[in-house]
Amino acid sequence: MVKFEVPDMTCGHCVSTVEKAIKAADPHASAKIDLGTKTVSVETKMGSEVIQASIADAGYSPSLMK
Ligand SMILES: [Cu+2]
Repeated sequence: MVKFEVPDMTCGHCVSTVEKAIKAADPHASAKIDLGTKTVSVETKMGSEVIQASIADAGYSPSLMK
C-alpha cells in the first residue's frame, strides 16, 4: 500500500478527481481517501511514483508518506 498526503484536497469534488486520477493510473487500484487528514491510501501493484504523477497531473500536490 502507498500513502500520500494531499494538502490541497479540500472537498468532495477533489476527492472524486483524485480518485479518477488513481483509477486512470491503475484501473485495479483501490483507494481510500480521508478528507479530514488529507491522506490517500492506495492499494496498487504500480509504483508509488506512477500514482503520484497521475494525482499531480490532476492538479494536486501529493507527497509520499512513509
Ligand atoms: Cu475540492
